[in-house]
Amino acid sequence: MVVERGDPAAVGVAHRLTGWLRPATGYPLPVLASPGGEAPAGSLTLSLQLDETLGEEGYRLAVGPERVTLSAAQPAGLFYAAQTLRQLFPPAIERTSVQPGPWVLPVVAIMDRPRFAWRGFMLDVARHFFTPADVRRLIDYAALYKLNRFHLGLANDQGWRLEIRSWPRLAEYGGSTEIGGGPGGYYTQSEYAALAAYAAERFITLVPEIDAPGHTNAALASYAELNCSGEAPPLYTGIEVGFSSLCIHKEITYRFLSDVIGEVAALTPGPYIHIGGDEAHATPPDDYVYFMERAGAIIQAHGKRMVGWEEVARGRLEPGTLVQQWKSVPAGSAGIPDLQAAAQNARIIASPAWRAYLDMKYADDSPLGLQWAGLVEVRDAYDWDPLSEYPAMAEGDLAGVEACLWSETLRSLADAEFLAFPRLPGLAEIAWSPREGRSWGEYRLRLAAHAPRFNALGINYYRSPQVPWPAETLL
Ligand code: TNX
Repeated sequence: MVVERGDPAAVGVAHRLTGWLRPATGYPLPVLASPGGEAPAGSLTLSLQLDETLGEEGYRLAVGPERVTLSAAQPAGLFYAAQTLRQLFPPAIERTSVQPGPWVLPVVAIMDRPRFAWRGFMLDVARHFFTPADVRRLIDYAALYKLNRFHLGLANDQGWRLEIRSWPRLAEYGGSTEIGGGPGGYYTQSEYAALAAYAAERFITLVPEIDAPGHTNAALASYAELNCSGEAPPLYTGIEVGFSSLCIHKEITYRFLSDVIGEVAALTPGPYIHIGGDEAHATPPDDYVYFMERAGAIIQAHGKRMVGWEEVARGRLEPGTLVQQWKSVPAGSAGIPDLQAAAQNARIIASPAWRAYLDMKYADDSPLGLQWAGLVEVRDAYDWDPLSEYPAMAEGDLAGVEACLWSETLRSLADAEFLAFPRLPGLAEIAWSPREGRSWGEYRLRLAAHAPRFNALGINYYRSPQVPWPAETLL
């Protein structure tokens, strides 16, 4: 493997690629810096070059009889070229022990670049805790499908999952349980920073969410002074929503928020902090707007951009805020939040629950998942376009698409895999590929052909009856 001019970021991608190819091939695959000129026959070359048609994330991949060449204008593009190359090898490439091969690639010339800049996956670690190893695995899956945002729901009614040094009881006490009463858990600051770095090495921006002013029971239980009554409620291990609220007219609420946001901002390399803002049914409407405007200013003062669930558009938004749509149905109903957001020039992240919520059941008899937004079969998750879902919006109003995995019913990584697969690859394709040329009839065949890869990766996936899975993958 040869890296032209030895650019350090490109060398990093080359090491990642060799890490994927070595276990199954058993090849040593040394990474060498080339002095320039044409690479020797039989080599695989990564090269960064000026090419304005490729943008920040586009790439070219050429497989010829003599050599393989990956090129891009930026390191992220090289990383996506490497992910595509990985998928061109036979599925056994994903196994963790040496396989017989042969390691044949099709001859191709690919030029590829994404439609949307925001291609997200959300994991709720508050309802059920996921260990750093679980999260790394899910980051790997997101990277495999060229997603570039990993949104981590760190604080909710049932748990607070990040160490905050200025308010230590949040994690120590507020993180001590989860839905069903299990032991919960939290990330130390160094574990969290390591997750952010792990994501960044895969060109994924970690987006932390601290949900407020509702969904805050874990914080309210940890510090009595955050409650209007001055009394702390007990920890909560059920699945209801909409019953908790920070105390909007106590000044300590904003000291708390600023301390928390300050620590999270310092630990987070990416530019975004998600403030939640959903389902604040226990906060009076005027108080909600007052709170959100202060929260927006606090996030901005700590140098970050606010992201919020669509409800945040009820108040005035700082420029650059991103609004994540999840429940509003378009159809021009008066005052729908996506239009309010658009009016404020906020860009939208599309996560319509009836399409993009990975925690919805596939079918009535699905063993995991919820059903409040309906059943979401594999076709429902794939066969739509973000713009036709929101006729009032133009392409430029949309930042992108995010698939959300809430964890009320999830107790393990295998459970998370079952709900994410095979819907996640379809949502990732919607975020990356142009609308033209996509069709369910063709996609279901490609998805079926992908099953041996899920098997080789050890992914626990739903064998949807809508997909013609190869017989050997059903054993
Ligand atoms: C609604 S989606 C919620 C979450 C739940 C989810 C379950 C959103 C912004 N709020 O609190 O976990 O439904 O599907």
